[in-house]
Formats: sequence, C-alpha cells, structure tokens
Amino acid sequence: MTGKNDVCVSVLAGVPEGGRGLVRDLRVRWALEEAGVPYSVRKLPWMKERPADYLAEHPFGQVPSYREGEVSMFETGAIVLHIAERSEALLPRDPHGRGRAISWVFAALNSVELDAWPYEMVDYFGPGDWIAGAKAAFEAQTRRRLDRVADYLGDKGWLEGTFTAGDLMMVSVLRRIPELLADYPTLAAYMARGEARPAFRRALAAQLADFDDQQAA
Ligand SMILES: N[C@@H](CCC(=O)N[C@@H](CS)C(=O)NCC(=O)O)C(=O)O
Repeated sequence: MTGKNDVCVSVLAGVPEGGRGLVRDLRVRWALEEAGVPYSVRKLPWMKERPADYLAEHPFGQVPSYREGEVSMFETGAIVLHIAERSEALLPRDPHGRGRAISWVFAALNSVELDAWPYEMVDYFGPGDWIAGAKAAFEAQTRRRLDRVADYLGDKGWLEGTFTAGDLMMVSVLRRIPELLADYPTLAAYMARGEARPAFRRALAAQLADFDDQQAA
C-alpha cells in the first residue's frame, strides 16, 4: 500500500563498473537509512534523454531527485538537509550544532567536491599534453582542502564530535578520491568509519542491488 507522503528517489538503472557505489543517490539513500525512512526508487537509464516529466522534476535531468507527497526536490545537499530535518541522528537540535552540521554539508559540496571534481574529471578529456599539468594543479588544490579538513578533524571521530549530515556528505565526497587519502590516514579512517555505519552499508547494498545489469554497459 502506498501513502501520500511516501518517499521516492530517482536512481540510475545502471552505470559502468567504476561508478557503482558512487552514484549520488547513495547520499540520499544513506540519509534516509540514518533517519529510518523507507523509500522506493524510480530507475532511469544511464545516458539517455530524460522525459519532460522528469525534467520538470530535475531541471538538469540528473539523479537523484526526491519526491515526498507534494515535496519535489533535486540536488543532494538540499535533499539530505530536508531529510535531516526529520532526525536528530543527522541534524542536532541545538542551534550551534545545527549550524555547524549545515555548514559542513555545504563545505563538503561547495569546497571539497568543488575542487575534487575537476581533478576527477580531467582524465575524461585526455589524452593531451595539457592533461598532466591540469591534473597536477587540480590535485594540489584538492589537497589544500584535504589538509584543512584533516586539521579540523584532528583526532575526533566526526567533524563536530558526533555524526551529522555534514559527516555523511563529507564521507560521500571523500569516497570519490580514495587514492588521495593514502597521504591522510586520519581522513582514510574517518571515511572507513562512515562506511562502517549500518545505515551506509544498507544504502550501498540497496544501490548495488538496484542496478540492472543489462543497462550497466
Ligand atoms: N550537484 C548534483 C550532481 C548530481 C550528479 O552529478 N548526478 C550524476 C550521477 S552521480 C548524474 O545524474 N549524471 C548524469 C548526468 O549528468 O546526466 C547533486 O549533488 O545532486
């Protein structure tokens, strides 16, 4: 039976091998698991034109989008914060803790991922002489961000002491650049702590289970 406020998340029906476990609907699935909210998925094919009804829901045609009754959202940061409103496991109720958690969600996306993304993507534009130089420059910029996150984390378990949506997003971003974490043992351990959370493991298993092999090529 479906209810009017049931949650539905759009996901990809398949991606190439290297993308499995990294598609961004995982962040939303993880938040839902932490908050104890059940959900269903709408599967979209990899690299295909999106129907008009989907573009009305997600203007860029990407995943994930999120529906909950009359609520229709896109962008992982916005969706995760929306889910976090439901659960103290993700967003502390005290104003200071809440403000710090929200800040870290934006920091993960708009400071760390913003710099890590060109580092990750530049390989797709190769080969070419400029690629190696660009890659090194993007790596250096990403490392400047990682230096600061590692310093701030120090020997704490989570960025602000207890796990929040900010950690969920930061761990999700770090998972895209594991090769750089070899030089950051505390960040590698932090990422592993995130990945060891039962809610993360359920979310990852669900993403992998939802891939349809015929469309994964
Ligand atoms: N800023 C967006 C990025 C979403 C995004 O890049 N989604 C990828 C999957 S991980 C996607 O749908 N790629 C296919 C495309 O861009 O058409 C968010 O955080 O939600």
